[in-house]
Amino acid sequence: MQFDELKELYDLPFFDLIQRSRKVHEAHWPENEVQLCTLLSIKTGGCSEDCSYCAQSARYSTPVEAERLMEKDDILERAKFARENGSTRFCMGAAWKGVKDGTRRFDQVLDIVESVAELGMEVCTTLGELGEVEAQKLKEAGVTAYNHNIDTSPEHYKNIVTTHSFQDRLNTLRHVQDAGMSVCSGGILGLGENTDDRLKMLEVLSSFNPAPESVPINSLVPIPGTPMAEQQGVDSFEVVRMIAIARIAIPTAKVRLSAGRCQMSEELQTLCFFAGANSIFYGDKLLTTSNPQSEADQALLKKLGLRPQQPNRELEPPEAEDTKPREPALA
Ligand code: SAM
Ligand code: DTB
Ligand code: SF4
Repeated sequence: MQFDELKELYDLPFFDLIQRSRKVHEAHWPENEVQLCTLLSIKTGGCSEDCSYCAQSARYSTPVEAERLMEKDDILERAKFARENGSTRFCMGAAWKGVKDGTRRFDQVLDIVESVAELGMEVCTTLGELGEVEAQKLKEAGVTAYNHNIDTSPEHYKNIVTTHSFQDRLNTLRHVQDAGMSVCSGGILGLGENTDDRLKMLEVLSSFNPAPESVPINSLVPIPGTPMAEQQGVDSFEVVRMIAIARIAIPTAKVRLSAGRCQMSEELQTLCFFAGANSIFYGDKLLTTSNPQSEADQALLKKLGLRPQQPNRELEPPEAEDTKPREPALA
């Protein structure tokens, strides 16, 4: 959708907007289901990049200590636990600028992915930048989806990260799609952006061809020691509006209510589910920060009559549309 159309949606009275998004949601996702995804940081901290929100950048003095890549057996144990707990997607994150074919590190990751893929969950990784070859090898090893967020508008991106560009992010996403993996890409609310930046981010995400399979909407978790430590929290109704607009703009995507749920009431999360969110990170830890307890999430879903979504290991990535350009529209 174009920026002007998104702006028109944003300007609607709140109830009109969420009624519209609810209709789109019911048409595409009639099952009252929420996907449960578990995250594991397999390589924490010490990252060379300067993303100003991140606990894992080596540039800032944060509460996170750098660690080595986890052992495969420990990762498998965590993946099995996630599956037993009802997760259908296991997402492994690494605090790297990216991965390079031919390195020991990349071989280790491929070996880990092959073993995790045998457990029957959707396998997602988020390892930073990828070239064509790396993307192809991850796909062959069994990765079903690759997370790489655009995080904010093209214009605001340089204010939050200087060690790589918005275009670098798009290039990686192109390699992911060309290799036949699903794209998981979204952003963060609360990085000092304005409403236009948020809508421009959704404009870029909705212009991907094929559409992203999932769109995480994170609310900033302020990390002491980072340049974003003192950012004001995002207004609750703005979060709901962004979820609703994401749902309308990318009807086939799972819209994931991601980081920041610990700061949200059950009622606010419920409004987000009503407006179009149908996926959450599940388990008491995100990468380095906390997430609601699984028992609390189970209880909330039960109260709302929402069921965990069934696994879909055969997940084929969404197909490209012939009538739409392959490259995202950049202003
Ligand atoms: N290094 C990889 C990358 O940058 O894509 C993967 C890990 S990175 C931590 C994954 C995503 O987590 C970021 O793109 C950002 O959207 C989100 N994230 C990181 N720190 C966050 C924070 N403090 N609050 C909210 N979201 C955050
Ligand atoms: C995404 O959009 N959010 C997740 C996942 N993709 C990798 C990460 C959230 C991280 C929150 C901060 C932390 O725990 O360090
Ligand atoms: Fe954090 Fe990823 Fe940026 Fe590294 S590249 S600082 S892990 S968000």
